[in-house]
Amino acid sequence: MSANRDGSVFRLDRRSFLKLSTATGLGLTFASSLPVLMAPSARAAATPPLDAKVDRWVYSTCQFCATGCGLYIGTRQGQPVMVRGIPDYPVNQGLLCQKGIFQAEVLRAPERAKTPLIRRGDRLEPASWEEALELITATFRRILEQQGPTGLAIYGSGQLLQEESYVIGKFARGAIGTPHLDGNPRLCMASAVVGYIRSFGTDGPPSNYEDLDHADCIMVIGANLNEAHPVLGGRLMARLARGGCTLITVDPRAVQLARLSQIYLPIRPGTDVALLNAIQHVLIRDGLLDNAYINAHTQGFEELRALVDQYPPSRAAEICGVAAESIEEAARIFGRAQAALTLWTMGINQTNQATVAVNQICNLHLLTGQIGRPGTGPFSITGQPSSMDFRQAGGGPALPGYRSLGVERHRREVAELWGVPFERLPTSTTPAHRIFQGVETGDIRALWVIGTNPAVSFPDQGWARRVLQQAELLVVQDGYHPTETTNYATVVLPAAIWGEKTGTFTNAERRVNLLRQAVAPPGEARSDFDIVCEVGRRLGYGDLFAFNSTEDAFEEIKVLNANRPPDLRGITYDRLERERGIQWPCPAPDHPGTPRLYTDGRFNTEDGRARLWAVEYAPPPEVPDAEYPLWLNTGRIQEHWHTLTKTGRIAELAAWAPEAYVEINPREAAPLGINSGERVAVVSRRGRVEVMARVTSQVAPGGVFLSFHFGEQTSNALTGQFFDPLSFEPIYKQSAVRLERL
Ligand SMILES: Nc1nc2c(c(=O)[nH]1)N[C@H]1C(S)=C(S)[C@@H](COP(=O)(O)OP(=O)(O)OC[C@H]3O[C@@H](n4cnc5c(=O)[nH]c(N)nc54)[C@H](O)[C@@H]3O)O[C@H]1N2
Ligand SMILES: Nc1nc2c(c(=O)[nH]1)N[C@H]1C(S)=C(S)[C@@H](COP(=O)(O)OP(=O)(O)OC[C@H]3O[C@@H](n4cnc5c(=O)[nH]c(N)nc54)[C@H](O)[C@@H]3O)O[C@H]1N2
Ligand code: SF4
Ligand SMILES: [Mo]
Repeated sequence: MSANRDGSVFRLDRRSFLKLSTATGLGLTFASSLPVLMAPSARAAATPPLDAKVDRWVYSTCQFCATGCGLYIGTRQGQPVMVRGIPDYPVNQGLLCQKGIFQAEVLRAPERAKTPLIRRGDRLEPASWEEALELITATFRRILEQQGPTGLAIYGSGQLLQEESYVIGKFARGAIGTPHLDGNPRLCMASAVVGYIRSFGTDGPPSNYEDLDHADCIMVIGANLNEAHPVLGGRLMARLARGGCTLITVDPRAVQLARLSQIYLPIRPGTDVALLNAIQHVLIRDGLLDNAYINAHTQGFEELRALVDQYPPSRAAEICGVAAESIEEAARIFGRAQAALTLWTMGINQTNQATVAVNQICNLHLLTGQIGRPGTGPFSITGQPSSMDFRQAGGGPALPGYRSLGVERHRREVAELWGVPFERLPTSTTPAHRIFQGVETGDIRALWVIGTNPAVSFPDQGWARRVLQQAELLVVQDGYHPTETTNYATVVLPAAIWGEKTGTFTNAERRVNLLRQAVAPPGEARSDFDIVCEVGRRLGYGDLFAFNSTEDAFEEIKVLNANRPPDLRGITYDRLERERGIQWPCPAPDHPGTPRLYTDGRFNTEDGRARLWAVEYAPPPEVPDAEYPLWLNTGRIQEHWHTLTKTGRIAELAAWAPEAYVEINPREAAPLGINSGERVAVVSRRGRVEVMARVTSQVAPGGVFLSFHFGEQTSNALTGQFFDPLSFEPIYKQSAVRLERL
């Protein structure tokens, strides 16, 4: 059952499929192969009963991945005690994965930040909110007077409420007018965003989870769904168990889904564009096209045809290291499908040709007319619970409603709606690593970090940490202290987190849902919403932040987003709870929400046509050589969330996955005499980490896999400053390392 590196097609006959399904506890139920826990009473009652343990259940949404499971937070005497999945929530039907089920524990961890801190010498000392906010606003004012808005930068997050992303964008652009606003979705979804814009005219995933049930061909490319989106992975496995659906998996690492695939393509790292070109070659050569769709709804076919003509499967087989017949077969299955769906995540977005690979995925669906119908579409699965909100509400590179700073009409519309001078809005936006470079050179003097931990998650950790120490003012706003990043702060602001504030999250399928406050924040912690509005008011922009609640801000987002793709006008907080989330666009109170985009074949471009892009394959900037002979692949394990500030505090998860390990193929481990359980050093041109070895054929020969979760053993000590040239997303998935036995 191991991956076939010689490239032969890996097939499961029905019997071994059923055996595997049963062995993994799948059966015919909607459940993941890894422990997905369900509330004992979940299917019985809509709201779980009150008992001695719980005296109140509060409607909310999971704080972890963008699957966006609906849940209730159970409290007793105002304290969080447990969570339960919402049985009639369409996304998860009562199910939660193990991060989901234990998440109440993150709220009462002793390391919660409870009071503002100000640096005095090399110590961070408790301070009052008044002192902390006065220090911040006085420094901001001084920099604004001396240098103007370009001296200030904000680095935000896809884990804040939609309303918080909105006020951060309004503060940065509408109040102070700085171009330097970005957030961690740059490390994550930027390539999908830019890819969608290039192919379809605007951002926005067209499909939804129900499409998994309707598709008869599903391609998963660069996504480890069972570990990163377990409830969604479970839904996919349930679909496969029902039969009549072919799974194609493309991943250099034999992730669990690979083993359930009819076709598994263990391609060489970073060769997706060559593979996708060859698949298109076969589709065109064999006439597996929807010519009517191509003629009516796309442009660029002739250029594409000329280019992919140069990529017969034999050429891609050489580049990708898989058999030409497997590529042929994958293309034919895709081309003959009634309904084909493609899912992708970071295995595409974090590569050197990420954006153009997204365009190639979109091409596949345009060429075959596999979009806008049930079971179809190029479906980017978002990572963080509210990176969609960051995108649609203007918390990052885009203005609210998927407007662009580079388009004068868009700036005018937003300036008018905000009632601010048009000239104040910056005309461009600075990607995260350029913000860090600006701090390094001193051009950016104050950096405000909100809801992200770049001292672990940024590439080239040594460099990122040096930069953090160089800011004249580093404000870090986090739910916990210490974190690797708060340690460098000039001022730490204690933030309320999930469960302690009310607002909305939008999941990967455009479903907006409500999170109600269940408990009070600890100590003096305040919500990001309150803090940002307060700083805005203190700097003299009271008119822009005259909100009494996040719901007021949500009403304002509805005005900004009206008649734009993420139209939210029909949505209210009450409707969200009553109807169990609503998918945008939802333009009117009686509108049920929109399960799929582009159903009429009209795209958001000027002429309404989607664009087919022709792209040559190009190798990653750093490839293995004699000194660093192995590919480093990085990513996630199921038990942990990012930099461990939350899941590291959940006793059960910390016990299941207590420390970092590097996965090594037996062929690489043997000559070095490395056995599972021993400590090894992984070394790159940037740094070195010492971790436990886990010898496994899950990774292919020639490469290793190391998560980025564990702060001092993070793979980001090894990754470099390499970026996709269109999205400026880091190339986390390909760099070169060597192993040393200790
Ligand atoms: N447990 C857990 N779940 C999470 C998170 C977490 O921290 N922990 N984080 C959330 C977030 S923010 C995100 S963005 C998602 C990420 O979700 P995923 O993208 O699914 O997770 P990753 O582990 O980063 O990488 C996915 C896969 O990409 C593959 N890959 C590497 N290189 C290539 C390549 O060249 N080509 C192809 N085709 N594939 C390649 C890797 O082998 C890996 O299996 O997960 C979300 N869910
Ligand atoms: N090598 C490698 N590196 C990667 C990746 C990879 O695959 N490989 N993936 C990248 C991706 S896709 C992502 S998304 C990033 C994630 O990287 P980070 O954003 O750095 O990861 P988190 O640990 O989620 O950091 C969130 C921080 O916000 C805090 N926080 C949580 N909730 C709140 C809140 O409501 N308010 C405030 N103010 N703070 C809060 C948490 O305590 C935590 O410190 O990592 C990227 N880095
Ligand atoms: S699948 Fe994602 S959203 Fe659902 S419970 Fe698990 S972490 Fe939360
Ligand atoms: Mo992410």
